[in-house]
Amino acid sequence: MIFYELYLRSFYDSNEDGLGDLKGLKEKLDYLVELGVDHVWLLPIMKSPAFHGYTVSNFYEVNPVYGNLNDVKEVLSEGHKKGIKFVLDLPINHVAVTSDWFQKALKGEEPYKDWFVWANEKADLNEKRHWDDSKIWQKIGNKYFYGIFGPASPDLYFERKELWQEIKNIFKFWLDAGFDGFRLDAAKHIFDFDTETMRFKYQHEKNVEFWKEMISFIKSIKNEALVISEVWDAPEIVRKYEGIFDIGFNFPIAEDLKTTLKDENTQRFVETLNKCIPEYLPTGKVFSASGNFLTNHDMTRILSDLKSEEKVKLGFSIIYTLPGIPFIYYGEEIGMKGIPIDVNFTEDSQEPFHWYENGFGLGQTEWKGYKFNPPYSGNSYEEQAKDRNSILNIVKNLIKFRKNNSWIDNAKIDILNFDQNVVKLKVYDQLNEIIAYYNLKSSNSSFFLENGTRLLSIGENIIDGKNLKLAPYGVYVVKHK
Ligand code: ACG
Repeated sequence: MIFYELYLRSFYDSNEDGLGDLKGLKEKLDYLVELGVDHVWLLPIMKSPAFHGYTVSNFYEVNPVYGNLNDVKEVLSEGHKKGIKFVLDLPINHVAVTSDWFQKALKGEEPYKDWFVWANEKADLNEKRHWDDSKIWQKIGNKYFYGIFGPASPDLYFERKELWQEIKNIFKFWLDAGFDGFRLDAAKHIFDFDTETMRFKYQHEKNVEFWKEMISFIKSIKNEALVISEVWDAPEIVRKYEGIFDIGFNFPIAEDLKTTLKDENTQRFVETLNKCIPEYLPTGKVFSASGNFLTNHDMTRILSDLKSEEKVKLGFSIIYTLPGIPFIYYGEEIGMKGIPIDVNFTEDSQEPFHWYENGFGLGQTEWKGYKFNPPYSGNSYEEQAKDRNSILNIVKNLIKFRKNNSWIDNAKIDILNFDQNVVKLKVYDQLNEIIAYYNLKSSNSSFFLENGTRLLSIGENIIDGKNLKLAPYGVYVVKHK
């Protein structure tokens, strides 16, 4: 299973309005086939006033800038024919201020007014959320509503059981349209508020109860549907959700791996693997498969972060040789750059997919001017496709390697050895075994090479008898069994 996180607005424009759309995606499915991915995580496409789509104004309507429900059905069915499955991002923790539900609530209409949390005298109107300085109470007219993600997104109040049924109807609606599963946004936030104290407070047990019921409903409609959770937190918190979701994003590995690559520190890499991977193995404690990734739409793009194409290739090589399910964020495969202002203003890491060398042409989306990916910067599909050693061609090789070795999804790992420069890792299951060598340093490095057939070589690596001379940031993988 190889996932591609796709942002429709930035992908491919079929009607020359500058915005990517569903018909555009249909036209470009072959790009995904060429890349080799078999699963798409589609960022929200429901009606929304926001560019990112995470504030939904109607859960049963396609954002008209993207097309209509028929276009959804067509692209999904065409994709299915080409071997691609689609998982829809469904942010159900909150709605848009412009949604009917919230507008009716503002007028005091039943039941909607009770679907939101309104501040009373117990609330501290200056309370901040725990990860940054944003306030959790949002003013509208002379009232305050609870909105953990800011003034554009009133949180739904899930103590109201009828909401649970409403959410099931939404899941059913999109499964019936042909989706193969969901990425469950902000999964730890469904119950993150204590009405007794009127304070922010995660209630993981209640979240677990909620998701169990939703997932058993989803699976009762489509047994093979995939559910992926976004719980952006430390492993001990993720563990509280064990056994519920098919895949859980491994945020710790994304964060630690990037630090490791920046520091070029093998000791830290070993610690990262020990800390972040076993937790998520099928035999580990988390139980959902580890969703392995380097970046997503909330984060600084990988090339802007690591500032070296070779390190980016090494980062992807690590992701594609580790157990779990690899995810790639659109544009990373062509070396696009982007640095969001912060998690509240992320458009700079969601720039138009760069199809053409000069930045413009048929299908090119132009909803946002390029700030980080100007014309002729080398990070367009056109330029990357021509260069044998481009990030694009390396990623394609890695995907091919991974598809030929899909057993790695459920494999185990052992760190065999490491020195100042190189880490040697065994990845294995009952039938298969590979040895991977990663050079974390900017200099060549020699290592004793185990017997076996070469499966992968990234960088100008040289074999001299039993000696493997790894190129700077080079990767070499042999099949051992
Ligand atoms: C999702 C989407 C995001 C979306 C929303 C809201 C949720 O991916 O695009 O925003 O629909 C928190 C939430 C996540 C949320 C991100 C943006 N992502 O939990 O669900 O914010 C800490 C916190 C996390 C927090 C993270 C953010 O614990 O909860 O994520 O910081 O930086 C260690 C710690 C770990 C810590 C990290 C980082 O790993 O263990 O706990 O995480 O360090 O410090 C969209 C838009 C927004 C808009 C909103 C309505 O992008 O602009 O406001 O919609």
